[in-house]
Amino acid sequence: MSTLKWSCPCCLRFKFSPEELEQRYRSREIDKMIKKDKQVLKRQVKLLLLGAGESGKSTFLKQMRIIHGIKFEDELIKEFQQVIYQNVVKGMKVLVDARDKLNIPWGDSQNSELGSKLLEFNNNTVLDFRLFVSYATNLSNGLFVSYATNLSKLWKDSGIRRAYERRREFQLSDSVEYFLNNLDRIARPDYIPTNRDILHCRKATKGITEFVIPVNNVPFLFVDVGGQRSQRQKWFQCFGSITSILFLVSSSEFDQVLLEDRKTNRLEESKNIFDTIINNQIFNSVSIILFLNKYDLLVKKVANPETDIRWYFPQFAGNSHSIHDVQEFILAMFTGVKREPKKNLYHHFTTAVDTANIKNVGIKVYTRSI
Ligand SMILES: Nc1nc2c(ncn2[C@@H]2O[C@H](COP(=O)(O)OP(=O)(O)OP(=O)(O)O)[C@@H](O)[C@H]2O)c(=O)[nH]1
Ligand SMILES: [Mg+2]
Repeated sequence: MSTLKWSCPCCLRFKFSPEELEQRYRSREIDKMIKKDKQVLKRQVKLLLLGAGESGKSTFLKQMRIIHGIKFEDELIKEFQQVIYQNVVKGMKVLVDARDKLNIPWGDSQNSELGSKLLEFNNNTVLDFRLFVSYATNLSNGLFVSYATNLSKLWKDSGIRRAYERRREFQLSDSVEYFLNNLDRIARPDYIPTNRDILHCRKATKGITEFVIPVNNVPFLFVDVGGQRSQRQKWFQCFGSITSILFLVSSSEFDQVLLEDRKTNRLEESKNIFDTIINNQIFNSVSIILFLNKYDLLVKKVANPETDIRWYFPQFAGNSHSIHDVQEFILAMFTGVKREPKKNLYHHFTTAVDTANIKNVGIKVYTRSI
């Protein structure tokens, strides 16, 4: 191809037929395209999101979309809407069931029938707006009640609130409270999920999701994986040509056990996964950034007099209601597993549902990854 560069176009016209010229022109264009693609591939930054289930990986990726103005497609918003209805109905079912198992009396005994009706809901049913707001169940007093009204009444019951306060004893998604507090808006006929609702919407990731976000003309490829135990064997498929690993930990889960086995402490599980990643030789040249996420929930939990980190981590020596002391302890727990002293490890306490917070952190991630 290089000869073409130096040939005068008029001479070429005598040397080659129009077809040959056309072919040469095309192949030169293809060469150019390949070169450009190679440059892009070379410049592409691959960020792998790792961490246990519910640590906030997918939420972080949603934030990246929001911050970079990549709108959620209408179809996707509709899907989120159904998941939100499911989140809130399933969440209340868990609370009703827990109230019963923990022997907490109903605040209003009339709510007992509403609770039983809700437990009849089949978790596999796809909940659309019609079903969530308009579908009415027949009560024994002859009245009809929709899911939305039922949930609203139950959420006001002191027995359900007491069960909610004891949520560390069972498995309840962190976003249930947010949606129950926003029930009036969610149950409106013209309801469309806002970005904030989408950030709180919970659906466990199965498999691997890739999403490219251009930042200052550099393509950042975010790879999101499922963090639950059954999903982790798929992580190895994503380990090639990584620039950075963003490792997310739910820092507020020091008093909770895993959904998968209902006995392992969630923070211990996270630490063990982090150990296998940070000390893995194949990541020697990969920068690792630790996100101690759910900082908003950690602050609330540390302030709560009904729980104490020392009950779960007796080695904790500070003031258990000082956010500063608890942060130091959790951070030391993770940095302490790193065996190679020279290996850089960056960390941030984050709140993945807070756009302003992640915007700030995102800039630091980009600069460390280019
Ligand atoms: N309050 C609060 N909620 C958060 C935060 N980060 C994530 N969440 C919520 O926690 C839940 C779990 O977050 P996901 O992003 O689905 O977690 P994940 O790591 O992708 O989980 P898997 O896909 O199962 O591995 C969602 O309901 C989020 O809205 C946070 O910083 N604060
Ligand atoms: Mg996920």
